[in-house]
Amino acid sequence: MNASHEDQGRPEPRVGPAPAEEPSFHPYHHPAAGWGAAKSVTRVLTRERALVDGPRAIMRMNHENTGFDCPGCAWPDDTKGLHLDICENGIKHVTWEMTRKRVGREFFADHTVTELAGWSDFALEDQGRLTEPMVYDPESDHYVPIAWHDAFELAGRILRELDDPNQASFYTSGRLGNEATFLYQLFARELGTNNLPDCSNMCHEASGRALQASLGTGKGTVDLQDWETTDALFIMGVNAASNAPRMLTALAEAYHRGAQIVHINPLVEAAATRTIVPHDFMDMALMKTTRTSTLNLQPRIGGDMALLRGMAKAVLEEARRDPKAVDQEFIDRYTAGFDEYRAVCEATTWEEIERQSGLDRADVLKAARVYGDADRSIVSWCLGVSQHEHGVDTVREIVNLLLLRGNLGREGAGPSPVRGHSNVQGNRTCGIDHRPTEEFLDRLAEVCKIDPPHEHGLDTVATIHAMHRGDVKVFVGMGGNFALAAPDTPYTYEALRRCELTVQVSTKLNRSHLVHGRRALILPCLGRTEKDHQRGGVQSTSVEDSMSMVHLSVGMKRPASPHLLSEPAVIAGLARAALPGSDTPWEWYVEDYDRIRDTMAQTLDGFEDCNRRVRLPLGFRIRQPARELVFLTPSGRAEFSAAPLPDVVPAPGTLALGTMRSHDQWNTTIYSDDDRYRGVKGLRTLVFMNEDDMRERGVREFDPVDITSTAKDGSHRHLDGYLAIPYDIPRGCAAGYMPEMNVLCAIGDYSTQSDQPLMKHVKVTITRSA
Ligand SMILES: Nc1nc2c(c(=O)[nH]1)N[C@H]1C(S)=C(S)[C@@H](COP(=O)(O)OP(=O)(O)OC[C@H]3O[C@@H](n4cnc5c(=O)[nH]c(N)nc54)[C@H](O)[C@@H]3O)O[C@H]1N2
Ligand SMILES: Nc1nc2c(c(=O)[nH]1)N[C@H]1C(S)=C(S)[C@@H](COP(=O)(O)OP(=O)(O)OC[C@H]3O[C@@H](n4cnc5c(=O)[nH]c(N)nc54)[C@H](O)[C@@H]3O)O[C@H]1N2
Ligand SMILES: [Mo]
Repeated sequence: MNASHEDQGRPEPRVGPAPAEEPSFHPYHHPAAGWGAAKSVTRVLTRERALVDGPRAIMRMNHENTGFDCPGCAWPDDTKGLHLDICENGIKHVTWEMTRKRVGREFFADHTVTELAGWSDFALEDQGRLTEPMVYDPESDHYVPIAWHDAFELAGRILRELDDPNQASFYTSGRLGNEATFLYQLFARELGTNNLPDCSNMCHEASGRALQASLGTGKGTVDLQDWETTDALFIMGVNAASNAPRMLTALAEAYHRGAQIVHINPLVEAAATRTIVPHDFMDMALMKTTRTSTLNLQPRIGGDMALLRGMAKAVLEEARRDPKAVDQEFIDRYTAGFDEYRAVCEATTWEEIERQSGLDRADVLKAARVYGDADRSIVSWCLGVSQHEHGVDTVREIVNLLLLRGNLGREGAGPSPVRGHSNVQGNRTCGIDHRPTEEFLDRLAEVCKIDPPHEHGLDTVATIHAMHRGDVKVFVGMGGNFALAAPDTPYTYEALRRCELTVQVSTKLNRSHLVHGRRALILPCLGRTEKDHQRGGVQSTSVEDSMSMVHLSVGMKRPASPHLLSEPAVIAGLARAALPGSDTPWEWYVEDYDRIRDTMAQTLDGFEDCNRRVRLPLGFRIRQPARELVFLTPSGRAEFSAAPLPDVVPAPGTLALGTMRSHDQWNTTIYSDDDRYRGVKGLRTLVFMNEDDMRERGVREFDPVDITSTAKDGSHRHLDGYLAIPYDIPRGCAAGYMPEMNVLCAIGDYSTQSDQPLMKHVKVTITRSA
């Protein structure tokens, strides 16, 4: 299989393990979670040789203050406290970190970087945990050991010698705890740059910007209790059974209560069918399934905004007959821009709504009826909504719809984005933002006695461009796997290779260590499950979940190697070396993270008294003004938006391709080549297509096809020899897996609204391979 950019047909190593000789596809008809999940967990525990530690650790996960936060996803913990609320993928994720396998200096002595570059991504991570700092030696093409002090000194010297601090860029992947996050942004800003790209730039940037514009807060307003009391749940663009599996419990509970559950997704994912609640032992024993859906709608890729507009139009039409269909009192009292919005809804024709959404008017009306009949509604969404050109407009349309019936600021109602990484929301709260507000910078300057830069910094896409041009010379990756997660793989590789220095702070070997700058450091750190000993004793870190709850996470496992440092210690080491004269007490902070939290309490909104509050049994919830109907918008009201519907219908002969995760992967970490809930075994290099689209192209099941994307600038990118799988997906749509398909995502194709790469709407043609 070949991946290439224009004529640059360089073969790429595989991402997954080894595709089966005979891959298989049988549509999945079993409930989500339940025994299939239990079996899969056992397999992973065995492979990682964690059969003893694994189960013990899992019992400590997500428990009130005594355990560590599951690094699997950002779904909140049960508000009722102790509860074995764990999931298959969380367990896979934890055991992946706790593996007994190690990558030591002998490993690096045995393999050149060129050799490793030919390994699959699965094989790289499968070697186990990194154990000591390493530096790239160009003479021998090996990574060789380096003392921590020398590693810091090397990075510090290169940072000190830059002509301009904006020649460095500091990436964060959303797993970093709040305390390390705070130190990291302080380091970058004291150095003099706001170049703080993060995974959020590829993830929920659109949601943050939309909610900020509409409600004056970048976050959702609901919590789990709201999920437990709502009448109607609208679940949009998320594969919850794989990516937020603990949501299944909430869906099953909602169903039992008689709530309506509407899934909006081009694919009918496993969470839109039924589940066996994994922590309900009676259900498990009796194989008792619960439905998790009352209505499934399959819009075309990108068709959500048209569907939402149609629902709003129907509600407004109903209001002419029955004024109570809208909450006029709420609208008058709390919102601005209603008349323009009503006008734009009226002006949008049903024909346009049907064409753009790909749904019949009757189906749109079904969803509208559910919404109109519910006293309280929650709309929840993830990447299927955000990773689009018009992601911001679509999230704003979600808010528009909610405002119509006053679904905000009361129990059981509101917007509820499902965040990705376990602390991606906390990262933003604690200062990872390439566009910081003036108020934040002023507070930081006052409390930390630094002079932060005010000009906005670079996000992910802009950082890649700047590295390519040579404007950014130092790239620091605080976790994550930038090389593989970012769009336009060959372009991103070239950008990283042009750097003077790349530094990767990681737990496992990955592609970003092999696609490196002229000089390169691998700095291995503690994982979240591990005990973090500092001078002041065992340390804890705090994290924030999707619903703004902040709580402590305490690791309890012996570290994978005695040479690992915690993330705050690595940041402090880098900072001291780069800023030798700094008045910031870096070393003092690392001795006791309470000191970092004290500074955070003075600097960050909502963190007042956080050292005490974070130790309360369930932690604390960050104040959400919009929840209290306080809107920090220019008008002081919730703002309706009135954007025109975008044209998302693929041109004749082309398809809209969405890139997504399989069940057995965590972003760039691949556990196997299977995608259980979609019925696929032993194959990742596939493309799901509508049967009619296949027939039209003379393509049958498992036929190899060539995929060509066309970028906004007209350039083409290719993936050849992918196998076609007939799937229940609307015509004109196709889907396949990231990160393999990132090759097809052009670097210039990002949303003008959010700057997010367009990972769910790649324009492609698909033909049978010659
Ligand atoms: N196990 C596991 N858990 C994870 C992750 C993981 O990789 N593995 N990743 C974490 C991260 S960082 C994130 S951001 C989340 C991601 O969670 P998801 O958003 O579920 O991620 P994807 O796999 O990209 O799936 C996108 C979903 O959107 C649907 N979709 C695609 N296009 C459209 C569209 O136009 N409209 C609608 N309505 N739906 C569409 C797809 O069919 C699919 O169900 O999960 C987090 N949790
Ligand atoms: N085409 C396409 N591309 C996408 C997406 C898509 O849907 N389609 N989704 C995007 C999204 S939503 C996201 S969030 C990004 C994800 O992008 P990233 O966050 O950059 O990628 P991950 O795969 O989550 O990072 C995995 C690596 O993190 C390191 N790691 C794990 N635990 C720790 C830890 O505790 N500390 C440290 N320091 N390192 C650790 C390990 O070395 C591991 O190899 O990808 C984006 N890319
Ligand atoms: Mo994400």
